Amino acid sequence: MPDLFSDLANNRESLGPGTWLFRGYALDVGDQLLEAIGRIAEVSPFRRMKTPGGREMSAAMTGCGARSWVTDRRGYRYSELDPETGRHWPAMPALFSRLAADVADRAGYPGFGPDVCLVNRYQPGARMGLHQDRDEQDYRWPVVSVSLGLPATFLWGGLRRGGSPARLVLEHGDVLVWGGEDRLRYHGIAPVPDGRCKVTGHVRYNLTFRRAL
Ligand code: MD6
Ligand code: FE
Repeated sequence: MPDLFSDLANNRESLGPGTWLFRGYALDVGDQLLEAIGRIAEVSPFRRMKTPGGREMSAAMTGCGARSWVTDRRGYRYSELDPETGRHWPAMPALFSRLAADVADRAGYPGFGPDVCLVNRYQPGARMGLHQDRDEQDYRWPVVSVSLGLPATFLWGGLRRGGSPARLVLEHGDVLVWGGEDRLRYHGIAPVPDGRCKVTGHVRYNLTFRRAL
């Protein structure tokens, strides 16, 4: 376990100086979030993107908002257009931006107005290697991450590559907010074990909200 302490009054657990885990925070809107993901994917379908090195990522992605994160042979970046459709990404649902702003506020980041929601879909065996989120312009804004569906082990490293990361299981409805001193910590997702979730079946989704510009 990481340096976890519970702030019971605020229903949150600390994972570092700038990071809070809100267990079950999105539970009561889980179904609405999943329906919205379905509508987003009708416009901008899930696809497995290629890293600059040419490897296909195991998690499938889509996104919504004014821009979303893409990767291809040219590198990582934010794009206003979905390269798959040539059109704008679907608009960010009001429920998404409200949820992200509310929880960011509770974590001590008032005024968060995300312009990106990256949607990741993990089937059993899919993973996300250790990485930093560093394609955004202003690291004063936090990242808000919402987990839905199958549980997965979150890998929580330090500010530098190397060392063995802490591990914690993120479950359906859990929300993680990180920023400040922790904004550039390495993190990833261990291969998602197979399981059966009542609402998503054999799938984990993750929403990450950022302010890219
Ligand atoms: C995931 N999450 O949970 C991958 N990045 O599927 C991330 O890469 C991530 O959860 C920045 C902040 C929170 C995250
Ligand atoms: Fe990330």
